[in-house]
Amino acid sequence: MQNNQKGISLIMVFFIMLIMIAMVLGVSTILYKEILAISDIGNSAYAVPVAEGGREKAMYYDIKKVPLGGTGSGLCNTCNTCPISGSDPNTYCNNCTLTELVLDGCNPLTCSNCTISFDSSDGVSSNSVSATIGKSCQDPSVQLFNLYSTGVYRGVTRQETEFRTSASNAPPSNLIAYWKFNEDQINDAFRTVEDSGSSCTGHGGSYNGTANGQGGSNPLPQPSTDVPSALTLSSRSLSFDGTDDYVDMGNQSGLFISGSFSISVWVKVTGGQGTTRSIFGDYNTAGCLSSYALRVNSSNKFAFFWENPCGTFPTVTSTTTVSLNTWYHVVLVWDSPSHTRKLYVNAGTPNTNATSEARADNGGNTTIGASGSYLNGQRFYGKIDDLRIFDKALSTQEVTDLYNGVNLGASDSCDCLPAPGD
Ligand SMILES: [Ca+2]
Ligand SMILES: [Ca+2]
Ligand SMILES: [Ca+2]
Repeated sequence: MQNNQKGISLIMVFFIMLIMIAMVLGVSTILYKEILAISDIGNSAYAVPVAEGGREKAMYYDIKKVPLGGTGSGLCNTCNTCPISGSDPNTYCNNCTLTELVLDGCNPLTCSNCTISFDSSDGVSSNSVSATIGKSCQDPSVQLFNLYSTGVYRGVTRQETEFRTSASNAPPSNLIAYWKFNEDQINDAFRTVEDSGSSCTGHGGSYNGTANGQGGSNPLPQPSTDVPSALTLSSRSLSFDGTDDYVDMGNQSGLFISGSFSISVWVKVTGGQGTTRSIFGDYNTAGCLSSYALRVNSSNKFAFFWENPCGTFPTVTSTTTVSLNTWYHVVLVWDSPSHTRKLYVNAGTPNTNATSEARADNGGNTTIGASGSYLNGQRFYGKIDDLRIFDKALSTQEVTDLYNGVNLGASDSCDCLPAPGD
């Protein structure tokens, strides 16, 4: 064999050996990855029950109602009832915190608008749980329960989730319109008084109003930072000059509610004693069986009426005499089945009046600070805040809740929960 032929043979042997080494290395790499994958599968198989353990622990404390037999989720009391340490991670809650969502508070006894988190570890595996209980952004009357439990075993992470909703048995909010009067400016260029409805964003109601009344001491109804102390979410009220100020929603068929309804409003009268001053109404002097008006009458009492029959104005009048410069919470409830009107002032014993259902939307505009299309005078003199219309008869408890500043039927701007996946 010639030398150059030997050289070629050696090079071929060298390449063959390289290929063989590469194959061995490749197989080894594949094998190594397989071993890692099998290891991950094993770790994952451990991480799943670790996460599940956190979920089970949270659910265990959720059903431990506090007080015993209570209706709130026991989860909000976890930090009081779950030990902070132990040998079994499934039996204790380390770093337990209860955090309130913005604005509404977080009472462990009622357990809403809360986030609860805790964790535990045995050195090899650990889990951490975060659960939030709050109202739905889509429908504030619906409570959502969103729970995430993350389990970690040797660096492999798995998550268990638990989502619940009260939607199946939650009543509708029944809030038809809600004027918050939190506008920071009302002028010729910006005259909209917004209806928030029950939306989380604070916008999106169907019955925005337009501020009117360029004469008098106010160029138009003006925002005021004077608000009822119970309304911690209210930044402003709307001030009316008693001369020509009012807010006009137009003639809206959706604001004429047949059957039961309720009107809740805060008012502070600052003048016009001995004269009739309208708070809210949908009234038309033309024709009969006109709709309604809520006013402070010339005797300085709160009064509510609708015309029925023609030329007759059955009225429910408050015992309370209205003092100047004092905030009052006024609720009118029309309970259609019992033909009863109730007028609450500051959630006290209501004055009542019985009348028949017969009434009609007689083409009057719905207005704040005036009586519908009956606009010649009777303008409100003072401040109005937080006006809500419900298409049901509020219970005494709901009236009390509103008086205490509970945000009944509505939501705040940012303390609601998106549904999972949203
Ligand atoms: Ca004016
Ligand atoms: Ca307000
Ligand atoms: Ca009308």
